[in-house]
Amino acid sequence: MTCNEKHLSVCPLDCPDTCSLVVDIEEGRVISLKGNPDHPYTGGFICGKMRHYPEKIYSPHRIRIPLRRTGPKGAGKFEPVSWDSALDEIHGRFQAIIDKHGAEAILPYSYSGTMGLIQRNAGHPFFHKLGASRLDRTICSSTAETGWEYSVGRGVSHDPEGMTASDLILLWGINAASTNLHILPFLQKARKKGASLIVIDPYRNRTARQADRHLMLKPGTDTALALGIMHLLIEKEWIDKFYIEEMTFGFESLREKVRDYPPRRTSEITGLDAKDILDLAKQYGTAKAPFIRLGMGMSRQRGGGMAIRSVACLPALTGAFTKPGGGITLMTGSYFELDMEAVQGTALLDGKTPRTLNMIHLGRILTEQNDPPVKGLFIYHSNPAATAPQQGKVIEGLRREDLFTVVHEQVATDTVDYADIVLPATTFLEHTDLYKSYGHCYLQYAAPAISPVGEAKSNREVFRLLAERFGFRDPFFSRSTDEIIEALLAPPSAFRAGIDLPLLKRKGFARLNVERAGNPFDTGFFTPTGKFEFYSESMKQAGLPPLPDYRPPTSSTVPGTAGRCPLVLMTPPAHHFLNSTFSNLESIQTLERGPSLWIHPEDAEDRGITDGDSLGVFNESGECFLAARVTRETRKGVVVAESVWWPKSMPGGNGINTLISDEETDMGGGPAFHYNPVEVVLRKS
Ligand SMILES: Nc1nc2c(c(=O)[nH]1)N[C@H]1C(S)=C(S)[C@@H](COP(=O)(O)OP(=O)(O)OC[C@H]3O[C@@H](n4cnc5c(=O)[nH]c(N)nc54)[C@H](O)[C@@H]3O)O[C@H]1N2
Ligand SMILES: Nc1nc2c(c(=O)[nH]1)N[C@H]1C(S)=C(S)[C@@H](COP(=O)(O)OP(=O)(O)OC[C@H]3O[C@@H](n4cnc5c(=O)[nH]c(N)nc54)[C@H](O)[C@@H]3O)O[C@H]1N2
Ligand SMILES: [Mo]
Repeated sequence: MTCNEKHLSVCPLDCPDTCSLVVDIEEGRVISLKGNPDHPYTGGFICGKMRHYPEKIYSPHRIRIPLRRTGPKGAGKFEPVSWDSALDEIHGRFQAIIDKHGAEAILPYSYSGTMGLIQRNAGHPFFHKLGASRLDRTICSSTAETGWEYSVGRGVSHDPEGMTASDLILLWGINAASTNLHILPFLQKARKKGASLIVIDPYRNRTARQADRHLMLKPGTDTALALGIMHLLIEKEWIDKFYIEEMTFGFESLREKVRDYPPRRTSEITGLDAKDILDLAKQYGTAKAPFIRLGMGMSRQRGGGMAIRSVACLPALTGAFTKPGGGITLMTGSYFELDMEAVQGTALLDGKTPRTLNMIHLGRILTEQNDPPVKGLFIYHSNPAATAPQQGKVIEGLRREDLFTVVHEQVATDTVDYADIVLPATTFLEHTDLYKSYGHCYLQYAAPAISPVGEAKSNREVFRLLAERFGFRDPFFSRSTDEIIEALLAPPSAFRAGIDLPLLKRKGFARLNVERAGNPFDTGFFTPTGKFEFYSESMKQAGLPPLPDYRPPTSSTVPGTAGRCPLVLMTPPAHHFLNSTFSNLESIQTLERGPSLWIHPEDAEDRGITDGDSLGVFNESGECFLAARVTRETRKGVVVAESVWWPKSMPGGNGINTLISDEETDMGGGPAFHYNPVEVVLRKS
């Protein structure tokens, strides 16, 4: 794959675009990254974030050697140690914890640093073999996926590339111009042919500014909006009766349900004009091939699973599923049909049934869990001190003197500051991996482009060495990267037919056999009835309302404080950050212009706030400090802090997740990052 000084690679970040990259290398150093022009989805361009990646590789924050803590927890004071002594210490400390408290007293914590299948899952087999507590990885997509499954069934979505043939595109709860940049060229193609773009989002983000129409609904009210649209679709007969009859389940009970959502009531709930709701329903109901790109935004609300499920009902009423260019996309990951057991090794549990702990409760787990308490924590490719809810509790837990914490990282994050042992991690340009995508249909492979910086080792290598220390002799731990990839690719799959490792090594990527504007649900849905389920018996059994059902958003505010926290805080991704990745780079910080809070002029005036003022933002969980950005680009009553800044680069040292509740959403166990009551005050100088 290397030609002259150029090398093909793949962006490992947690983003639906999973770009194919061309890496420029000079004398073993990465000079620049560019989008691969030969990749149909990447289309030769990349985001501003990844253009800055070389700065991350060689950043002064980069961890180059293993470290052992010398100062108090949180101080980030360390001394260098050798890999051998770092690994020996981890082995010794973990073994002592296991002897005294049992293996469940050890908890792995990992999430988003890399999407590469080998590195991302590298810890699973080791912790399974150990019998450690298992981590329920709910922080991002599990609410949305659960909601989707109840309506549509486990698995696939329409290929978003198909949207070029659409005449109406709805970006619903997705800030694509920041979080899914590479669908924009497909969208533009459709718009050139006359398609309209509607964005449904509580604030005027970068995507909304480009839309033909922006519907600025109240956060957490999408289910009501979907019910209101369905009311109109059915009343005005903008529906496909034949499709409903053949392919859906529960239409009659849905018809009854939506009677309660005439435009006036829907308008009261959502804060949208009744006329706008009518226009939206008409546009959707009369379009030839309406396409909905669902984002994660609405799923980060308490009723988030229900919202995803309810919006997904629209194409089932109109039959848009079948119309080339129409349809709906949440995620494409299921097309790849890989054998995840090949990387996760659940067989190594070998009859053990360790407890499972929900990652969004990390703070509670570390400060309250007692049966047994967590005494050993291994954090890799994740930065929970910045990204997990209830930051105050997370930090309180990480400060515990009796907790032995290992952090495997590339850069000196806040989480690293609390480690007992820090291990230096390779970047994607320094290790091998296989990549699927959750936003497109290309399988990709990348070999290292440069040698590891300093003494950095990959996730896989670290867990291989630890397995060796613990005397785990299962062949699982000694397989080569190629053997693992072959095993991932082993299950026969029509989508993957013709794609093998030699091809991936030669070309870097291969498109799955997915018809671009095809309907993945031609032969049915992957639900218990095999139909699209307006009514879901599984939901009923799970104690959830079986029909789309709107509940006003609530919050975890302790009784009595609701009145004191009248504003709703949303914390969607910042354009130049990838969760907390990049937030430490100076050039990127300049582009993001400091942690700020978008606040409506009327809310600002009520509090004597003017643009640029320094603000205290607080609720019962704590306080953080942000600069006021007074703007009509957010609704009255809704404040927005684009995220995630590193806590240590925030004034006062508290990050935005100080204010975020760790209460679970309605399904899937996820957090509500975009609905937290706060009050805002001018900071005294
Ligand atoms: N630049 C950038 N790109 C990223 C990331 C990043 O941090 N920065 N993160 C990556 C990751 S891990 C993920 S999971 C994805 C997430 O990316 P998206 O799928 O876009 O999800 P969010 O950004 O959480 O929210 C999208 C939009 O939903 C809106 N929203 C909030 N509440 C509601 C609601 O109740 N209803 C509606 N209709 N909209 C609502 C938010 O205001 C936001 O504009 O992005 C990935 N890409
Ligand atoms: N307030 C608020 N909080 C949020 C969100 C939000 O919208 N609002 N979004 C949430 C979402 S959607 C997600 S997915 C989570 C993500 O939260 P995290 O999992 O914490 O993801 P990142 O912040 O990107 O941090 C990943 C870290 O992994 C490191 N890393 C990268 N590659 C490797 C590797 O190969 N090996 C090792 N050992 N380390 C590596 C990077 O240097 C980086 O510091 O954040 C969530 N937190
Ligand atoms: Mo995410």
